[in-house]
Amino acid sequence: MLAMQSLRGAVKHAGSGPRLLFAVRHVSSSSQHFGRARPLSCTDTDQPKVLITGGLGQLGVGLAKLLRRRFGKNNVILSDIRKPPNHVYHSGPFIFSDILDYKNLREIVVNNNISWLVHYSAVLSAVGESNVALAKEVNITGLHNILDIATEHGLRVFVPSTIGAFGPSSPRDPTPELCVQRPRTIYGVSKVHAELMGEYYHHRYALDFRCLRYPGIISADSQPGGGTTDYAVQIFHSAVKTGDFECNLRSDTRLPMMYIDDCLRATLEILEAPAESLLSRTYNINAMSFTPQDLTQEIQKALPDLKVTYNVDPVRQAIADGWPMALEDSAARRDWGWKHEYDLSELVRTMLSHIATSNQLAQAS
Ligand code: VAH
Repeated sequence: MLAMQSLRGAVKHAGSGPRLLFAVRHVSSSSQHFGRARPLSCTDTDQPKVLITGGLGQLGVGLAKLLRRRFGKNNVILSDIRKPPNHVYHSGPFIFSDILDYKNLREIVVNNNISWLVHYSAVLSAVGESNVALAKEVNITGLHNILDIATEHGLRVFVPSTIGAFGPSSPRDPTPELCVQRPRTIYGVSKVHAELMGEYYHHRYALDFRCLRYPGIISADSQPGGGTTDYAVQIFHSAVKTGDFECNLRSDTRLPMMYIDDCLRATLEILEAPAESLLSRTYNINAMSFTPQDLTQEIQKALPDLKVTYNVDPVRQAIADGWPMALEDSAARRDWGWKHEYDLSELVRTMLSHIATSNQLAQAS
């Protein structure tokens, strides 16, 4: 605690029908242990060659780091339509990819012998409501291109869905795997579409489609991209920097959340899960649920003078009020052994130490 306050003292003052006849090729599923470095015996060619789209969003860089540890640095290509920051550019292969340009996607898949595709490009909930046309283009047309290219080349494809794929008519606490899905955001509608289209291509063309419904993801080194759960990341930076935070959701808004390391590990685990273990192709994954008030109280255990005020954003509040409070995820735990590791207190401890360290490093540089 002393360190944290002295740090704040220091600081205060210093993303028709299918095109061609498909030759479906199945990617071999290895039953290696998760997270451990890849066996020395494995040469690069044994490993999947992974393309991540929307690589510069909240999750891409972290996932690339995890997959490179697993499959080798050059077997994981990060891509986006923007130039990466230098540290990302020098961390491994990075290329331009525009998911709205089918020919560009095809060239990347062919030229790099891609076998797995992680599709992280998406316009999130709050931004989507302010730009529906862009959300339709990126989240729906883009998704169609990804499913077609993956089917054309027999790729294993991971597409994240979200708690946002449920709506006010879905049971909220907890929200089961299979239930009514009538979301009220273009983001949610596009993600239900992604789930259904992915599963249709799986049943019709044997596409190796895999999907997880992510809760709100909390990360220290990467910023969220215009969603409804963003407050739960921003509060940590404000808590360390200024001690004052203005929350744009009501204090009692309960939402499912997860620390980024659990999210990325779940993504690797379902990507590596033997096909026969997947009784479904879309899974809920859950870790914790909390309200802004719960989170504030937990942070105040380390930073007692954190002051949180509320200035509710009606758009985000309406979205959150139609979302699950918790996800029921027994199927993921049963089928491929999913298990979260971070609860609320572990999350807060980890986030505060991460941010404190990166601030100290920033100060030292
Ligand atoms: C959003 N962070 O708020 C995203 C996410 C689970 C929520 O989909 O839109």
